[in-house]
Amino acid sequence: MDILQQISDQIDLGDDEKVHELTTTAIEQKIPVKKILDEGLLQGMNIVGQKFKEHKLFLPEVLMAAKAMNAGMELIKPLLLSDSIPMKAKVVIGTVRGDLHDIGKNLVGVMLKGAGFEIIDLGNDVTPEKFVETAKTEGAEFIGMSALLTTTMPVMKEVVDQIRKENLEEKIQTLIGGAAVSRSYAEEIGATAYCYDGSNAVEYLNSIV
Ligand code: B12
Repeated sequence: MDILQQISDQIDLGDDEKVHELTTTAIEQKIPVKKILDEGLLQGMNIVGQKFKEHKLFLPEVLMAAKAMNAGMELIKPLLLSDSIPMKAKVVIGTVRGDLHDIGKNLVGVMLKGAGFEIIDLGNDVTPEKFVETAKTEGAEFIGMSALLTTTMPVMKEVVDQIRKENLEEKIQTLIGGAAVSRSYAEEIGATAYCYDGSNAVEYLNSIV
């Protein structure tokens, strides 16, 4: 069986050791890292997401799948990064308050870093105050927010409102992403932009920096 298919299957089964082993082999076989990511790791996570939605998988299994995904991510992270590029701009990134989903946010952070942006990663469950304060003290040009839950996406609006209240719109732009949000939601809350994935975020930031 195709090794990328095997990676995807082992994510679905939540076997972090197997995913580590197979990802190592895929890297040794010189399969392009973007292909390992898209057709192996992300493909597996998409299947898990679909099964979770259909109640064919439950939370403990999703947690195991997330752990397996991270086992693969840790191996490809250094390959997505390149430290020879000068830093283009600073981006404060995090998952909003009440939301613990951080796989997508981590991936976007890695891809932006690989494309030459300086990333300040605040982790998950980040309050609006923390986003804005950090961007101010670090002199960051962008705040990137992730939300995977419909219940946590309104926190993004709090950040946008806070920036407006402090008249920082000229200095700090807001970028939103995550399965719960969309371009129309970005427009609705007045965020600067919505990006559907890491590559799209890189493309967008490169186009304006
Ligand atoms: C893994 C997972 C979990 C794991 C998270 C582990 C972790 N460390 O992240 C665990 C088991 C902890 C979990 C818990 C819960 N989860 Co959950 N989870 C998922 C699942 C299956 C996959 C998410 C994922 O990692 N995808 C892979 C990554 C790579 O994709 P991504 O996050 O979408 O990110 C990409 C883009 O969105 C974008 N992006 C993401 N962030 C950002 C940020 C910026 C700035 C930009 C530009 C782009 C960007 O780029 C990324 C790369 O392509 C999704 C299903 C789904 N379809 O999303 C459900 C899902 C998000 N979970 C869901 C739910 C309901 C929950 C729980 C409430 C369940 C419960 N009853 O307790 C809890 C909430 C916990 C909390 N407070 O956060 C629902 C949300 C429904 C909703 N509409 O609100 C989903 C959609 C499942 C479903 N269909 O029902 N979950």
